Amino acid sequence: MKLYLSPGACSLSPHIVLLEAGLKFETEKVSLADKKTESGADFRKINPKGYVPALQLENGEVLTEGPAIVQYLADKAPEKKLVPEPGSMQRYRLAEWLNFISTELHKTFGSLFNPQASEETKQAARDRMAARLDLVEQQLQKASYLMGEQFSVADAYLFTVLNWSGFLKFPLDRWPSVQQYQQRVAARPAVRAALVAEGLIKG
Ligand SMILES: N[C@@H](CCC(=O)N[C@@H](CS)C(=O)NCC(=O)O)C(=O)O
Repeated sequence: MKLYLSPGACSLSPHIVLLEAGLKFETEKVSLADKKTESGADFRKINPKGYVPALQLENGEVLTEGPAIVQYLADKAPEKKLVPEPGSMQRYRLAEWLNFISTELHKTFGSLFNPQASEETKQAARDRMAARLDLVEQQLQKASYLMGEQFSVADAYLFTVLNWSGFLKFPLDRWPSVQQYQQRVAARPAVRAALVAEGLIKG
């Protein structure tokens, strides 16, 4: 399998999951500005959507959309319990979190990277993010991870989005349980390995 990624982008989430799951994989960087891969290929030919993450499977098929990719990977290593069993109520709870992270956190926070966005638009995004983080804080006051005491793919995704807070100058001090969670997840060996591999921290 090959994961197409851009260091620090939302592709960090499946990168973490690949390492947590102990699967064999390779990675290739994509320049999001010119849609070229590290080896010079036209990324749009690999993923016509033009964005990361994209996962190329052994049979050549390409799977896109972070929440789909992380569930696919976790289902390949069921013994790691990175997702609840298919068909269980907990699996739908996981889908609930993945969708919340994708639509309420990732896209809201991601809009702050847009250099064309006005200050008014950015402030509205910050306010929305703060309201959504209040909900995450409530959950993390009750448990170590989003799904309870078991780390799941939703945590890989949430951690990835929270990791943008430094760059976006959006301090998390108002959410102490979220801050502690960020440190807890960052200390996991697979998460550290992904951060080192993407050049985000020193090895
Ligand atoms: N719906 C996609 C969104 C992925 C996405 O937002 N990727 C960003 C990086 S975090 C990207 O590649 N942006 C470049 C672009 O859209 O051209 C998913 O959930 O996987």
